[in-house]
Amino acid sequence: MSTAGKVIKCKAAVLWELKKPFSIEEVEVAPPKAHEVRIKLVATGICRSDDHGVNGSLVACLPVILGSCLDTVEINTIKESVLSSSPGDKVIPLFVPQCGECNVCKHPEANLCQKGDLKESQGTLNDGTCRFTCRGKPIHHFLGTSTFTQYTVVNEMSVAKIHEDAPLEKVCLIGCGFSTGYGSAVKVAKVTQGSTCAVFGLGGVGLSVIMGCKAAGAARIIAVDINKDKFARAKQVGATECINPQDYEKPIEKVLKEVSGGGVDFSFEVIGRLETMMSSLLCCQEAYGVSVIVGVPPNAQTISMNPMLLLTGRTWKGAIFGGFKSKESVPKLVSDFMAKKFSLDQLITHVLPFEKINEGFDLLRSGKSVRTILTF
Ligand code: CND
Ligand code: ZN
Repeated sequence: MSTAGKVIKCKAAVLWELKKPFSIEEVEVAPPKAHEVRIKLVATGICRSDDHGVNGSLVACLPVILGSCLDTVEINTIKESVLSSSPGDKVIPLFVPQCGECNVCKHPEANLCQKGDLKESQGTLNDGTCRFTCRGKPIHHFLGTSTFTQYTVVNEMSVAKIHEDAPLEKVCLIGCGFSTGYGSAVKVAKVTQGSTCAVFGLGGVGLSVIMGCKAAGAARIIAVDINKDKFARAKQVGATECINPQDYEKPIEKVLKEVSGGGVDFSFEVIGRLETMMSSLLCCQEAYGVSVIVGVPPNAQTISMNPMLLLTGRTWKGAIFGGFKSKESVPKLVSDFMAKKFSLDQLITHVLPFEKINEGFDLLRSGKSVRTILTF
């Protein structure tokens, strides 16, 4: 039976208050407006950025349905618009859209499309309204995606059609964690053959940075984490050595400078802490090192730094979504996955039914999981 033009009632994980558990509720999902699609979720991952959503540091529009990153879906209904996707297509929602028309989209290197909802989040779709209702109240969107729900509505520029045979419960990671990490190495830092890299933080994103460094031909990949349980997996994906800063008296940047003979070529902060951002900058070679910020700090915080650190020749940069232009890159990354150019298995530690979303967040916060996939 067609659902075109009709409201769909389904289950969603609603966050009514910051720092509280999600509540599984029946919500109403309005039909898509022009240039939007309504999609049926199959699998979605849980990312640290969603936890920033729970804490209110990434978005504070309540109530809200979170779910920014790691999602895969199937198109259910298309209304009133000519889209490149049709019912039955497999798609991945994009928390950074690609409108193709703004200055950023037209720039050959940049990817932070101006139509996105990341910088000053409104918690709505692009027309300023919401498609979700629960208990008579409008429910906000999150980064234009909102995937912790059986059905969601996204803008046409926030969704990419992918290979029809792609295994959704794996390639959902290409919607955020994998691409963010991998692209930070190959596209943002442009890691070179034979180089030495340091990666701070070995969650799903950090492990993906390691995979990118390895693919780019790095000779040494030094993995840094205070949780030694993360080391075995880091080695499996390509780390050549693992260091726990807590095993040393001296600051970690000094340790890294020593073991690398004066500083690493490329360093990555994939935790989201100001102290480790500074350590990551300091550990790279002063005349030619490149340091990339990938982690999102939990609040609007600032760093003060000595300009000499950059005057000597270091490069300090950062990127969202690994610098990939989302709509054109996600289908290619999925095809690369299908061609076995990389594996996602090491990133997935848990699979839970969607209703157990709170358990999934507990696993992330306790450091027990890398990525938990929620299935619908
Ligand atoms: P996750 O929490 O799984 O991993 C972080 C890792 O850092 C854990 O293994 C911790 O043990 C480790 N850690 C914590 N404190 C320290 C410390 N002081 N020193 C060394 N290691 C430490 O996070 P994730 O992999 O899901 O995400 C990592 C960051 O990336 C996080 O800030 C998230 O918000 C951000 C991110 C950015 C983007 C982007 O587009 N730039 C997209 N997704 C996520
Ligand atoms: Zn754009």
